Amino acid sequence: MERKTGLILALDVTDREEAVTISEKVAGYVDAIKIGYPLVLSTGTDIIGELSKYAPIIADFKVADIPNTNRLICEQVFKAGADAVIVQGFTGHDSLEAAVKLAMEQKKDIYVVTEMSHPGALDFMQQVGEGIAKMAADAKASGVVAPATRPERVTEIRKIIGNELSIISPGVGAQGGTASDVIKAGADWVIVGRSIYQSEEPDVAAGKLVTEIKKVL
Ligand code: OMP
Repeated sequence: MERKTGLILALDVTDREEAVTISEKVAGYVDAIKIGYPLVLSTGTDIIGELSKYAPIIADFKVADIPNTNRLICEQVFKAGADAVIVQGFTGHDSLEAAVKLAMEQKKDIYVVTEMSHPGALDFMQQVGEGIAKMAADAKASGVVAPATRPERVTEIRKIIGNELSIISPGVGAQGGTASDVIKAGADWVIVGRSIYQSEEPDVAAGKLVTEIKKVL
């Protein structure tokens, strides 16, 4: 993924028309649109191809299965037109490697969740986040998903993965994180959902975030 704005829209709406309208409006401000279960379950997988007219699509299915099933899922998602898939890392190296191998063959990207952005991630995930980051680097994934709600953890994860992998970071706005703080901490992109798609003027909200990101890039 090429970084022009540093912003990824998380489009968690469930109405097809709304999804298309917002994508049209914000296309000039985002480097990718992330869609997942809410939109795909309500509209069908062909929404992936439809929205890919506006920006590269990151399919957030947080894939977490055995290697063969991970491969089968990613195959379908890439076939539907996605440029990248988000997978969970806690399933271990072989599950991740199956997804990365397929993505490499198809010149697509895999992003691996290290530790999540919500408070409950402290129950179990944080303890294994650094190990997952190391595994993502060893597997040559394209990048990791790390929490904008904890910029200090993004800095730690950056130290582990080096500069070969990208960090895409959700948790800005509705979850309390700040775009400039997490970019300064080492993220390459921020992922923003509600603060954009629930705004009266999604394009204005996205534009403001891009201005904030560009100041610290
Ligand atoms: P907002 O909180 O509305 O900005 O949306 C954040 C988006 O990022 C949602 O689509 C979440 O599912 C996703 N996300 C997180 O919020 N936290 C994580 O740790 C990981 C993800 C993700 O994998 O994208």
